[in-house]
Amino acid sequence: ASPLKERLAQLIPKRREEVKKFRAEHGSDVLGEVTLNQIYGGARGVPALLWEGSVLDPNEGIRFRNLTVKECQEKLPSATHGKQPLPESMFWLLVTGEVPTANEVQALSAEWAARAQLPKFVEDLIDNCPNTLHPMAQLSLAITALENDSVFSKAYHSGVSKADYWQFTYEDSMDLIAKIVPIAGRIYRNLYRDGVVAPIQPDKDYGYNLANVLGFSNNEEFVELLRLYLSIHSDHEGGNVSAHTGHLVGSALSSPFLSMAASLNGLAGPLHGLANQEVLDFLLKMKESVGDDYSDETLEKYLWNILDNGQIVPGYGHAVLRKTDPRYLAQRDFALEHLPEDPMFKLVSRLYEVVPRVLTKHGKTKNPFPNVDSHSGVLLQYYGLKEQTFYTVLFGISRTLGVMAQLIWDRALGLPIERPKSFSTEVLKKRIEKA
Ligand code: AMX
Repeated sequence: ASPLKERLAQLIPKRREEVKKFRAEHGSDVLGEVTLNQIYGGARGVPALLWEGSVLDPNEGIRFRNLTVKECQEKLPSATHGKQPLPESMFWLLVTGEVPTANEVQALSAEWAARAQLPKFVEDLIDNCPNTLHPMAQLSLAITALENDSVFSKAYHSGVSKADYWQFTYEDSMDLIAKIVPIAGRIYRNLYRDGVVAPIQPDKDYGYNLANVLGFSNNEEFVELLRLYLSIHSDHEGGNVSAHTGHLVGSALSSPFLSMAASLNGLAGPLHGLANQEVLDFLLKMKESVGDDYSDETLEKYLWNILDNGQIVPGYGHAVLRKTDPRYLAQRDFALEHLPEDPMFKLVSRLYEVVPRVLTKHGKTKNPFPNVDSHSGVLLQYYGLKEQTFYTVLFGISRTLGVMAQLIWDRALGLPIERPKSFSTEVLKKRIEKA
């Protein structure tokens, strides 16, 4: 039996009742209005989605089930000799809203390790990808292919009751979270190493096993970094492209595998999850150009060149955040503790002082401060994971935790197919004239 599934089975009936009552009492209450600019402007700020796992405050940053990043670091169980939250504990928190015990976390580690075996044809599929195919495209292909064993799809077609959909979503979600690790390992080892992937260790935690399939588990500091990384990238409320896409595709009752593959395809865009790859490209080019000269004058000149060319500064700005991302700060703290003298970290640190000033003067972006993607690359490259085209895959593994946690609730609450209303410019003009 799965302790998490048992806990969910207790929580779901209560939550269903709570939501039913809430809707019966307030179903017609108005939460906001929509302007024409929001329709043309990416629906920014339109209150339109349910997302239980986390809520984003523009100034404070993310809260996972009401806990800040710092509170998660303090309260969620960590590894025996570690201090970062275990991604297992973050998943438990996202799904249940509760801080798990060490035993509950251990049960999740064991369950994920036990489910990690890949179908042979999925291994062959990855092995047959040309090495020019971006790791995110390979990841998405492999996750789509896991559909072959979807218990949700089978249950749906065999006609199970809607009230039980969540159970099959749960089973697929757990398989997906487990199998994405050896999939990522295989992609990495095929593209950048000898193609040999270490087996999943049944008695080790998720972060360790990820480090192990990549070939880095002998460095405990790196394993801790991965645990932190996997925890803080997991969820960023529901409106961002990857979260919203997973939720949207799942609403058509596509399986968790098909929903997550779609989510990953969105994460692979340069304005979203690919930004971590773009940031390292940007830093390496900058380093090559400025050498050891990190003076204000040199850095500013370099940045203005980029902006004057009409390009963006990757890793800065955000659609919702208006202050420095606390996930950036958690990574900065990690760097200050473990690699304070690293020249690339020093460059990132200097940019933290210089970029906000330049972007503010440039006057376009609503948020001149760094986001999560601004920092992760330098940490990974310090420990030898230097292939930046792989970075978004790590983001994708983490984001799977948040998207799956919500998908389980989507089916538990019986949410319907998503279908917002759209208009053509002509119809909008007519409606505005009438108003
Ligand atoms: N550098 C230069 N210009 C920027 C900028 C940056 N880092 N961030 C925003 N701008 C520009 C926008 O391109 C836009 O210009 P336009 O009016 O000519 O179209 C203007 O400032 C206003 O944009 P905004 O309202 O502040 O941002 P947004 O909500 O439209 O977009 C985001 C948000 C993240 C896509 C944008 O800030 C950006 O492109 N940042 C760099 C890429 C990045 O770091 N993405 C990762 C975000 C986190 C994540 O999802 N993983």
